[in-house]
Amino acid sequence: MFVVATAGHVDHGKSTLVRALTGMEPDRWAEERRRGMTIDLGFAWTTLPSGGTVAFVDVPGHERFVPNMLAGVGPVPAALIVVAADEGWMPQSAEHLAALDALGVAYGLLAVTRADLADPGPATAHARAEIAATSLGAVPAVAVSGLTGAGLPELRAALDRLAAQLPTPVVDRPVRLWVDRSFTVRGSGTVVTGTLGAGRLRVGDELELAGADEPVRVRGLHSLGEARAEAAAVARVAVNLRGTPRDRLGRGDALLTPGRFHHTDLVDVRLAGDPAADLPATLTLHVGSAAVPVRVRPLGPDTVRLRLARPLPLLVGDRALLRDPGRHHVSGGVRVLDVAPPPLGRRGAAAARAQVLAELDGRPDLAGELRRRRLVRSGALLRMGVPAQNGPAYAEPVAGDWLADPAHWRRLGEQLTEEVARHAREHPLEPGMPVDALRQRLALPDRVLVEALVRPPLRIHAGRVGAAGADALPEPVARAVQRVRAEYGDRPFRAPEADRLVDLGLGPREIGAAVRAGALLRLADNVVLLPDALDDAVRVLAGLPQPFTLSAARQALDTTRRVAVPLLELLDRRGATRRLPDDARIVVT
Ligand SMILES: Nc1nc2c(ncn2[C@@H]2O[C@H](COP(=O)(O)OP(=O)(O)O)[C@@H](O)[C@H]2O)c(=O)[nH]1
Ligand SMILES: [Mg+2]
Repeated sequence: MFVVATAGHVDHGKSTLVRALTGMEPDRWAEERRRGMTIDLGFAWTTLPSGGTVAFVDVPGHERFVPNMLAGVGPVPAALIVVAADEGWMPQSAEHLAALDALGVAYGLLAVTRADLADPGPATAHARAEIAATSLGAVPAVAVSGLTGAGLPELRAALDRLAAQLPTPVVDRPVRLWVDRSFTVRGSGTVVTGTLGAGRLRVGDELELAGADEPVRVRGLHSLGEARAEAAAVARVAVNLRGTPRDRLGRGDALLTPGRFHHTDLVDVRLAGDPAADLPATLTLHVGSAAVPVRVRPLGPDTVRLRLARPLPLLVGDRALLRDPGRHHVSGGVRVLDVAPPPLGRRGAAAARAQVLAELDGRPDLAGELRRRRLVRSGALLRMGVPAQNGPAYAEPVAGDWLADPAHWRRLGEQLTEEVARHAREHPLEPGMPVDALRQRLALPDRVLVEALVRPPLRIHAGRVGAAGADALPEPVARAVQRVRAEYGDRPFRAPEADRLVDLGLGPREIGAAVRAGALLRLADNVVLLPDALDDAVRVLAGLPQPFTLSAARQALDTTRRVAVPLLELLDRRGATRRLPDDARIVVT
């Protein structure tokens, strides 16, 4: 299937032509038929000589309904421009063409209608010249009469040729279905329709709806009036949603593949059309089927920042259109450069931003995004429209799903080393710098990034980053621990007496440092052993007849009650021994 939107001035015969081609009535409303004028979008379809199907989105031509027209053409990549032979080029011919040009529509056909009323030659020549100057370029033209049917076979053949030129739709892409209608079907609930430009929809799919907390589920799918289990782009689709009230969504909303779009109310864009300096401060942004008021802040000669009145699921590279509804003036197309731009707080930030934007063209640029953002989650980039695997460009996460600019990551590594060294100088008794303090110093958003930056000889131990092993201890403490080892190595369960600790220079702070570094084991105040004592004790105790008493343990370990009592309690807490009701113990195996 391919989808074509009509375009052209009111009363030039668009709806008549669609009716003549399809046998279907595009003017759906009684009011439209009574007034003989299209107000809202109409939908009709037919089979072409090749056997392919063309679906039409018929748009209103009246100047009052240009927003409806834009909602129809926004998601559609091809246009059937209609000009009446007897009236020629008119204001909305021009406004519609400007809109197609702004949106970058590249495929189209010209139908010069009412050819039974006047020579189509002059209108054809004028229209072709106007169209040739736009994104559509030179288009084929067919003279037709909706009344007599003259020219319709030629027009059908031309539509077939147009269909053959269209790019192959991308079906393995996330879905962003811009809703152009929503209504209720008795017994089924809410139904929305739209033009599926890319991706694939299936019954049972879960989709995201902006502003809704819960995903919505596809209960049924129709395309061209028939129920389907699946619809692939390009297609006109009607989606029946389970459990979604009708008032929850309407034209301008989008149904999305979950987790693949970034909803944003702030975008930096490049203008094609009026210069930034000439734009009014408020305009309407049209994208997909949405129309949202925006405040415009010029940045560079052709770049502006737009503040949207409500967030939209926009991607880098999206095309949209700015229009001044008061003046009936299409200011021009915009290309989205950044959907998550930095705030412009500081003086000079706007000028600096303009320079950055001057380098961007709306094509996803992985390396550039990393350079500018320095650190970003790959999921967040993907939702902006920049995949971590972008053609040959590929970024390996530095930790979790965090991506980093390589130069920035190197600098962070150096900074971490410096911070740890400074901390060691300022806090000689601490066995390293707490991970969270480092995270704050380096202004990192996630602990895993600190952890990933730690390289030998630094290591993480007990939530701190420091030099590995006893190097983490200040010189005097390390020496004191050495002496404890030399003196007590062969009597591992004898703890130095309090005055001996003082002689060794091991006060409470020094002991604390040694314990945190894993160089000493503290059983109680002023009762310390070498750290391997625990395992050794379990081995000795396991050799005793079970259960054993405190006194038996004390003798087997060749120690005093001062050590044996807290040692056994520690072993109890660790689950290595268990204390029985009669105060005897067993080794837990
Ligand atoms: N004689 C003649 N009248 C036409 C032709 N096409 C449309 N009309 C008439 O022009 C008027 C407007 O047509 P319509 O299709 O509603 O125009 P739209 O506003 O562009 O959709 C209607 O009265 C049609 O009957 C045509 O090819 N020949
Ligand atoms: Mg019409």
